[in-house]
Amino acid sequence: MRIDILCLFPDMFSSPFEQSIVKRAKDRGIINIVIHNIRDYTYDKHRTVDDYPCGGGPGMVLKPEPIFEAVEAIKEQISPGEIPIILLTPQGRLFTQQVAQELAPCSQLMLICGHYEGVDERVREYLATDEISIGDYVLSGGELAAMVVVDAVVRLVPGVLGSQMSLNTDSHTDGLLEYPQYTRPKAYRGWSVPSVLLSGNHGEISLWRRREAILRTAERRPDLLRKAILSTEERKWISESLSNQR
Ligand code: 6GU
Repeated sequence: MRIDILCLFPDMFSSPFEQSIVKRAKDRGIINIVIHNIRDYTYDKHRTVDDYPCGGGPGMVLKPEPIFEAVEAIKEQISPGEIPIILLTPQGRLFTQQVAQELAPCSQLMLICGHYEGVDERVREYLATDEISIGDYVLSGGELAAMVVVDAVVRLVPGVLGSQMSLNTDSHTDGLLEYPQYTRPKAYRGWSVPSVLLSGNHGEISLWRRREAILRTAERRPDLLRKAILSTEERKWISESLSNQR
């Protein structure tokens, strides 16, 4: 997968992409991340990327020309065909595990980081194919959002994680939060690991984990539980468990 990121602050990306899973995926040649400075696609002496909003008002707006030129220049370097051109903006669709799963099979992605008061509307309308927000809060720029998207997508690319197994039990993969995890020691400061996890009974362990995931989701994220796929027995079990607690 090749990921091109267009932004105003390329240095922000150096550390996050040089650690952990993303670094390993780069080193193994599974992903190639190319950072571009939008300012390199300006032609005036001051390398101007923004201008006053037409119609007046506060703040500045990113000009369309450098962004269009950057995207077009990058497209010349990569294999032809439709690729997602994603504008990172608080106005985009919400980024979720489902969106990460949707982007993971793509061979190429282009991410455009917005800034200031916004981006000229013509970028959304005639250049971007998608708009993504990472949550309902405002960041000063799209760079951090791009890092979040890249991290979540890259770990889903086949071959990036050691075992694909661990993906299936991740929080959110099946619409539930993950079950509680423990490692040794069996007792720490008097707090014991649940005995079922030490029983060696894999059927019992699976059942316990599934129920803990459902219970945890019900307690913390009832909004997710309503959408999750549960069996009739599980729905019955969780509604009984919740009513017994009260
Ligand atoms: Cl993608 N950009 C900015 N500037 N703020 C955000 C965001 C993106 N997602 C949530 N807040």
